Amino acid sequence: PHTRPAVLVARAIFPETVQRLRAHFDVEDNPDDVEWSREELIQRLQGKAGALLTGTQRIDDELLRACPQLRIVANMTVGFNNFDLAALDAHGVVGTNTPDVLTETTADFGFALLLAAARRVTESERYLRAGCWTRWSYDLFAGAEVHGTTLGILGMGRIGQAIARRGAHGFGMRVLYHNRTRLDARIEAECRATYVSKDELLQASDHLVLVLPYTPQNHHIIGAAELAQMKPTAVLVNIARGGIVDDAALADALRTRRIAAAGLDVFEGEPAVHPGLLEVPNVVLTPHIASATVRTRRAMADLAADNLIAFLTEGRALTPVNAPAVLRAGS
Ligand code: 8YV
Repeated sequence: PHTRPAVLVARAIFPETVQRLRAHFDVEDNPDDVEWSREELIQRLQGKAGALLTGTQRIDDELLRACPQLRIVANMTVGFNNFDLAALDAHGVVGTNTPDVLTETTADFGFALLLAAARRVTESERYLRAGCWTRWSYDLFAGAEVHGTTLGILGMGRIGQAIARRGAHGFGMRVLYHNRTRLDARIEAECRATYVSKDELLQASDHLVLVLPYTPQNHHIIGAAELAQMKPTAVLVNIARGGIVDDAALADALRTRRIAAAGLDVFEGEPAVHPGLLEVPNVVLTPHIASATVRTRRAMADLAADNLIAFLTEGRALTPVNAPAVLRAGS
């Protein structure tokens, strides 16, 4: 008898997305958004699901050995540091992400954090709400200039380029970037961005935005030594991943005013936040929402679902992040 492929949706998602998947597959979802432990996830996958929709669960050799039916893992994220790519390749399992659909939205939020941190938006709102505002003063919440200053971008992929365009075209900023590889001249010209060394980027930026993938090489790429190279007036923005920044060192740099301010959407060990960051006033903290507009989150969910549908019905994922030489056989 013909059986429909089984799909496990490990996190709560739009009901419409689950409906779409149910039209093709036997779907087990997680409507209450219970945080499944790794053991529980493995148990739910075992002997059943050929496909998983997730975004955070670590997919590695141990899990793939324990779940030999699993053929595709669709992340509802553009970052895929939860994948051990070598393990996926070795087991013939396809991983997919959600590129492009969140680029502009995430770049918008990078600027929201940059502006909020530089212009002390949340700090001044806390002051107002606390009833402290009694009179105008010439230096009340005087912050750092944004337009016409130097914008540094570390990690010049899709989102980095979208931030560069905003800085150059919208805010008249001089844009510097550092990346593993230099972009071709056409893209540099379009973004009006100049390639510099990492040291030069740290030293010259008035505002430094981090948008690079989290890899072992990028762990704590911004630590005490890097913060020490930055201007004391500089603003740091992290919309990439926790772990790229040494949060303890950053809390220290903010407390001692080694740098002026920071805007952070991601944290080491999130949803926990380093207590030192919660104590300092000159940081804007948001709960990993850079891609969170209704339209973009729908587009991300749709693309993750479309990847599963395309792969399980036609054998080809839409936005794979790997290309195993031999794919795992379907059951
Ligand atoms: C997600 C993200 O919202 O796409 C990514 O890489 O970080 C965000 O867009 C987040 O990862 C959800 O887990």
